[in-house]
Amino acid sequence: MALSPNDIPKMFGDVPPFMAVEHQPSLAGETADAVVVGMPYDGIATFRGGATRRAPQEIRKFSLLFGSYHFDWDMHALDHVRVLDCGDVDVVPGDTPESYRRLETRIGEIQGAGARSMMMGGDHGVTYPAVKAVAEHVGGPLGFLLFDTHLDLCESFNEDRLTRASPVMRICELPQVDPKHIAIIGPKGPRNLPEWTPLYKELGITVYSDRTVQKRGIEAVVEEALEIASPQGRPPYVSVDIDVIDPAYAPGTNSIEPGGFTSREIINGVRLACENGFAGFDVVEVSPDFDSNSGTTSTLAARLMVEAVCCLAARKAGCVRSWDAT
Ligand SMILES: [Mn+2]
Repeated sequence: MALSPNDIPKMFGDVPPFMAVEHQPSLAGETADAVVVGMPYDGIATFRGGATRRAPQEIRKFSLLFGSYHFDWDMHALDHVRVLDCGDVDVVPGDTPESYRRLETRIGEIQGAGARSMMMGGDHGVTYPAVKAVAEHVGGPLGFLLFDTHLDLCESFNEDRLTRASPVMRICELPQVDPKHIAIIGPKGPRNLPEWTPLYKELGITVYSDRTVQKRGIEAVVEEALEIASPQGRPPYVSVDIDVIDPAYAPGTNSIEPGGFTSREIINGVRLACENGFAGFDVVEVSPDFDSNSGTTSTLAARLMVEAVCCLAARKAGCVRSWDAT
């Protein structure tokens, strides 16, 4: 008997779990250190399109390259932390507010399990509802540490206030997030809007340009940014827009921008950004349709997720920065 379309596995819901950890769609009664969630949603693409909605399934696929033992850390990461994959948010294509509402509900469930959310976008718009849900759970001041080529400070785009060009502006409006505890690492180039430069200064956001990273090195910059984004010593929400990395290393994204970080720099950057833990973590803007045939960008995104897991594990295992000794 043929399956009806309602019975076949969902393209954006039923996929191999990240790193083959336990797939646990229902988080009721569960406790975990981190829960991976896919947010296969993209709204308007302001340049060349490209389906970031396919990113979660591709990142999961390439995450299967990676095992629990990590040479750099000399640690079996999954021996120290319980990580679940709750699958993808059941998004409503074309309905941004409803899709974001569903994501917020999911992040709330993850927080209810005592876990940190580790989200695979989706375009960068999805970071706003994720940070909002985390901030509401945390209650107190929350910092935000972002790796991005762009400042993403649009008030709106075509009257839409929830686009991929606006997440930082929306996050600045959250009552729990003081822009003075927002640090953005990596902005560069001629695709940032002129009004964003005076605006970030007026808001009190700290920006470390790509040039600053070149001069000072990624490690010194992230260490300083982490202090800014850690009010009262609380770990920040950490977001990685994959377009901060040079397209030579990460071609699979919409707004490619020549120049930028190497894979090694962003790996070290994420390790340092997450070394005190994190309130939430995401990797966004991966667009598998523009990736190389080898899955370079999706693999790097998966690797950054693994590094964030290792940061949580290393704190429990007592080997923070063991990667610096190998
Ligand atoms: Mn960007």
